[in-house]
Amino acid sequence: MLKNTLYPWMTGLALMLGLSGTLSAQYTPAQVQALEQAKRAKLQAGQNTPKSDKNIQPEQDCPDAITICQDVYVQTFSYSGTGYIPNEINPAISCLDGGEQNDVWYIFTALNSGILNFTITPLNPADDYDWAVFDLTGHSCPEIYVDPSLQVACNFSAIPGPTGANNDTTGHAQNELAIPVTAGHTFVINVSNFSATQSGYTLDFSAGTVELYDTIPPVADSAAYVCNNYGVRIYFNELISCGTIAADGSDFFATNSAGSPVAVIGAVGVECSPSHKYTNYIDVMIAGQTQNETITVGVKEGSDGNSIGDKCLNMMTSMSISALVGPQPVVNLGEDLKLCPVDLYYPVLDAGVSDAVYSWYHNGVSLPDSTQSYQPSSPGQYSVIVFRDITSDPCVLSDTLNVDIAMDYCIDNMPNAFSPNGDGYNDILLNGVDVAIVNRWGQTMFVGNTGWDGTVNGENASNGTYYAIVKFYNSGGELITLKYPVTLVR
Ligand SMILES: [Ca+2]
Ligand SMILES: [Ca+2]
Ligand SMILES: [Ca+2]
Ligand SMILES: [Ca+2]
Repeated sequence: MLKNTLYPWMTGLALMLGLSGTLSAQYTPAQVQALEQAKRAKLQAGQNTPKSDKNIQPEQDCPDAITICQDVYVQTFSYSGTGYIPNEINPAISCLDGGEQNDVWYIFTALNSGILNFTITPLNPADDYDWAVFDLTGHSCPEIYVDPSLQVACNFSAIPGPTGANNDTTGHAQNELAIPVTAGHTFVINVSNFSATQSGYTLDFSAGTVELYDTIPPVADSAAYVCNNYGVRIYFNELISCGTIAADGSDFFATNSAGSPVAVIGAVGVECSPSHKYTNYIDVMIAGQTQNETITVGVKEGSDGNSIGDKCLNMMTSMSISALVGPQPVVNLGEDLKLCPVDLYYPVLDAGVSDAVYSWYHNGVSLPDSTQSYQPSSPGQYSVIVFRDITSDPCVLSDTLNVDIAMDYCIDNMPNAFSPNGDGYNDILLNGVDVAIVNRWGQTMFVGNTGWDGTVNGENASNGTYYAIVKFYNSGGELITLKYPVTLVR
């Protein structure tokens, strides 16, 4: 009932008093008392908060507060509901006795010490807005709920129309004194619409002396060679808006010491993520260099239609910053190895990058070796992870190679005949291979890896067909027995 009857009454009152949206109304104590009673009743009945949380916006939660970048905000459509985080303000320790009410958050860090002076003016003069200011310096948003010392000013007056921290306090309980703030301190302002209407408001900071935001584009402070995003890491004097960084690197161009262009192949806002909109530094990725090279990076309009901008989207128009970039380290174990089980020989694997810490793995199991090269002794998957501490972001490089053993890889090369006649040519069969030689009746002629010389117990074996039996483990760890015929001809 209150919801239905209060607005016409308030609107009538506003008309009777000749209110405009910009003037503070003067109410008699009795009128103020009536307004306060109505507000308390409404609060108790829970009638002011829309039941539906349609049109929830991220800025309705303190962690995603709107960064103040202008003196006047004209909001033609009021916020509804309390955002994704509904209970950020504790009625028990804040003057906002309803907690969050159809609210939105603003944030700023004072650039100088000065006076914060603001007024919220509802576009409908009958609307009752409330607000609170919290000093978040050295604190996080969730602490607002538990730490009453963070609230520096607050107003929950039921008097409709303009309200703020604006010194217009004489006879106006809806206003507070303007707020002195210290340079470098970060504040959040909660703007709450108790009336739950959709008419909008203006939020005007222009009467204050504190600088809430800057109008100066970012400046590159320093640059360094980085390894993982191979190229140049650029540090800025203020936070960069992640949304202004084109992933293709087109916001930047680079030259070497001879002034020749160096291809920029990407850019990464290192601290950017779905939950982080700003970063202090950007990795500008460049084409691989083969020697030490001084790379100078400049800024331009990228494929995203802008250059690089700060939190208030002040865009850079120029930059020239250099770093000495080393040759690009590349770890490459080479092509997969396909080895023949006969005359089996494992090549040494070489990580290809020196002065690093190496971790070798066989089929995902760590190996004890920690040198640049590794001598495999069985088939399977070999990996190396190279940790190289040459830049402020030690690079982690890796490569993997498969070692496979199969007859397919050597069938054409298998010796299937030999002539042990002492002429020095083809006198030994399968030297260096673990092999057993049997005759047609299965009698063993030879076992070993030094090769068969065609004798048995010092006697020449006769010409004819024998069988070589070679056993080996394939890549799957399976023991394979291969038996194939060989011919002895003297
Ligand atoms: Ca919220
Ligand atoms: Ca109010
Ligand atoms: Ca700036
Ligand atoms: Ca851009």
